[in-house]
Amino acid sequence: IGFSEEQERLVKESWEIMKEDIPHLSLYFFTQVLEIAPAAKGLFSFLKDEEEIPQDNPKLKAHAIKVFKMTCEAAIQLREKGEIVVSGSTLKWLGSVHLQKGVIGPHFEVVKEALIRTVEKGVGEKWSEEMKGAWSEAYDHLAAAIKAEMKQEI
Ligand code: HEM
Ligand code: ISQ
Repeated sequence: IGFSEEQERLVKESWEIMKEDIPHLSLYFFTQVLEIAPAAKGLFSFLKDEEEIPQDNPKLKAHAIKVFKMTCEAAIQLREKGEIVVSGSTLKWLGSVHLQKGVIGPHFEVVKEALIRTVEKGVGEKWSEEMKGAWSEAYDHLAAAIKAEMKQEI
């Protein structure tokens, strides 16, 4: 069973809603990551020397947007092709960035949970179990592709 059109629609629909509130939701995303795993703070160059999460940091915003956009792209590809086909060079780059920053397997579960919580917050009353399932599946495929790249580099 692959990724359905309905699942792709749910991911796209929620991202369209969330886009309207990027400053707020990107902060929320990081807050959730650090709430689940406080030690992850040291991994991010723009957080490690901060007492609190900076409220208006362009890098922080841009990073959060990238994660959401890439998960969205992953959903589209899963539906169209049944697999993740981020270009080889992008995956290699993502693999080496994360390896170099000291990201390890269990971190991916942390970011997944934070991402799901952020979508839930972002879409409000449109939230559903189906929407959760669609984002989870898209994220899992993307995370697996990045982790596979990280393993190859060791
Ligand atoms: C950097 C995406 C999972 C921590 C990045 C960048 C992207 C990205 C695109 C590069 C940003 C840039 O330099 O322009 C993703 C995606 C993920 C994922 C799509 C999952 C599907 C994780 C996980 C962690 C993590 C699980 C661990 C907490 C980091 C860190 C950086 C980074 C520390 C470097 C930030 C800095 O500039 O200091 N990620 N990431 N990422 N990611 Fe991820
Ligand atoms: C992982 N990689 C890059 C940026 C991120 C932002 C928030 C949470 C996780 C992330």
